[in-house]
Amino acid sequence: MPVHNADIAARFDEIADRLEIQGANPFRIRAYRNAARTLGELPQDAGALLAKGDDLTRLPGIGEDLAAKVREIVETGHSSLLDRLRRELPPAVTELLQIPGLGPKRVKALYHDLEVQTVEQLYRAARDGRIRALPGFGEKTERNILQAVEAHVGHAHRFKLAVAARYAESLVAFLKGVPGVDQVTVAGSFRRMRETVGDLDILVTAAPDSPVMQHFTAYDEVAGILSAGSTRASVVLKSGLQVDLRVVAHQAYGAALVYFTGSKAHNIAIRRIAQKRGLKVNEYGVFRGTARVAGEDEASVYASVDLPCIPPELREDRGEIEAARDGRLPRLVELSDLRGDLHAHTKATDGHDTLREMALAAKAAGLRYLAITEHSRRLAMAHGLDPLRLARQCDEIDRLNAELDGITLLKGIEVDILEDGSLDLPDDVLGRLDLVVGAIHSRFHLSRAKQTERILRAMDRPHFTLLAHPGGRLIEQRDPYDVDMLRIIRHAKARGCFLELNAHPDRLDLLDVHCQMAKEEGVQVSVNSDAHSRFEFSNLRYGVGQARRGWLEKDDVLNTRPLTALRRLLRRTM
Ligand code: DGT
Ligand code: CA
Ligand code: CA
Repeated sequence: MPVHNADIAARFDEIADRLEIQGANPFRIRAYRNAARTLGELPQDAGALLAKGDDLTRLPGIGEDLAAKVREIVETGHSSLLDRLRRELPPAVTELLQIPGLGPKRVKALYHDLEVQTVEQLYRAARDGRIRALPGFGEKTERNILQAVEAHVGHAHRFKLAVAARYAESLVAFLKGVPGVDQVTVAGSFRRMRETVGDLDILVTAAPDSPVMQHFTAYDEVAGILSAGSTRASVVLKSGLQVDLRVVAHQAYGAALVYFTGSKAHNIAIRRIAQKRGLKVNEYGVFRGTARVAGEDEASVYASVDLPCIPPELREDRGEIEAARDGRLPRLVELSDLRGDLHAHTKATDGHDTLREMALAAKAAGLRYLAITEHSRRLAMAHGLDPLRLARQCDEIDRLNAELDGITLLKGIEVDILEDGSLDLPDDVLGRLDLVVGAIHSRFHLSRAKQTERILRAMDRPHFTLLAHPGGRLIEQRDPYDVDMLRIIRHAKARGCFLELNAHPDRLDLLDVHCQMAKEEGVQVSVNSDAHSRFEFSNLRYGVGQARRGWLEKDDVLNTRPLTALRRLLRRTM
């Protein structure tokens, strides 16, 4: 492998960085920086010059010592000096120097006193308030570091909706307890039920003398205060989640709610309509000239531009404004519309609770039926069922159903779709079940053509009823597999199959845009918990949130059907 000048220059720069952190002689440091620049600007590779027998000391800023170091790197690919320096301080430390405001002296102190070696550790130290205690740092520096790190990382980490909800709920409860506080609403992407949120945007109305700001910034979970004024503040919680709080006037509450719920694209579209009518819409209200014409509640804001109130989940500027204008807004499905759940596991495979516990928990969650869909044998890691164990579970379900009241267990399986589109259990075994949920758990990286074909062939199997987590993504962990979703949806239509919207907070899969596609093609979607424990039926609300973002109405959702109607739909005629 030839060594390029840029590689040599990068090594010299790193040597300079490390010497600096160590507090070496400034002339020595500068020598390496200058040499790095000289090499970086050299039109010919140093290796080629050396091969020709050229003398590198003729180059500006390169003496005997540096020329020897260049030769070493060209010949061995290494610098023994750099190797030694790297042993003295961990490799990632130099990245810290790229954070604005952090020079070598501070990096050195952070490393020695707080064992900060990476940008992430720096972020945590700042967030936890450990940096302010270091000599020469202080609270203001710590805050600047936090902001600089956030800017450096660029896309600050996003939180899964369900995780953000935990922080949001306790914070809302806390704020509601503050004297003088009236309304508290979490707006932003959280209210739109996006699958992940960047930060929380909380709106509050309160009496003028309410100490809501002081209480907010003193909240137990606050790790750092980014800004704090009389009507707005931003903090970072210990979890790293940023929270923006606004105190707004009662008369502006609706306008603020529209504004801070967003999305930005939706807001811009609304403002454009208002402008055409000579109105101005902002977070303080709707104005004609200086006269306020609306803003107390959201409906008044939309009414001022002749629109019905648009549900937050639709506010993405994806056609909702046109639909509102034409009276075509969907009546979105609600959590209370769900009658059952078609995907759950028990202790028999990788779940945590018994059949009975799962049945009772589903009933307590307001459901009337629950399909037990264990993994099939191929998924050995999850103790997948073979035909014999499946038959035993079916007997047990029969016994329980005879005994239980108000909830019916359905017999199902989450059968593996093998690479060629065949299923992990024979047709005669599957034919005895109430439903067959098919899922991909292997070979995620097949080509688009092959992956799509695999799913289509699985749907061709006579007893296949429901495609589990159709995209296969894990939020912020694994990309969806490459498939032609429109073909899959159309094939499901042709075969009388259905698609799942898996409500697990790590999945939320079917995507919202594909829900919309399924609806347009006339394929019903089942919002399922994929519960592995009796506590996970509460995740259904995130699934319903996503279904709403996908414009689904009650009739578009398979498991809003009463059991008898559901059974008819599950019996395939094709
Ligand atoms: P996030 O936090 O990244 O998950 O997404 P959002 O939608 O919560 O965005 P965020 O927190 O930056 O701002 C909250 C809302 O405030 C956003 O949905 C719309 C509104 N907003 C923010 N910046 C602007 C802007 O420049 N123009 C308009 N019209 N609205 C904005
Ligand atoms: Ca936000
Ligand atoms: Ca925000």
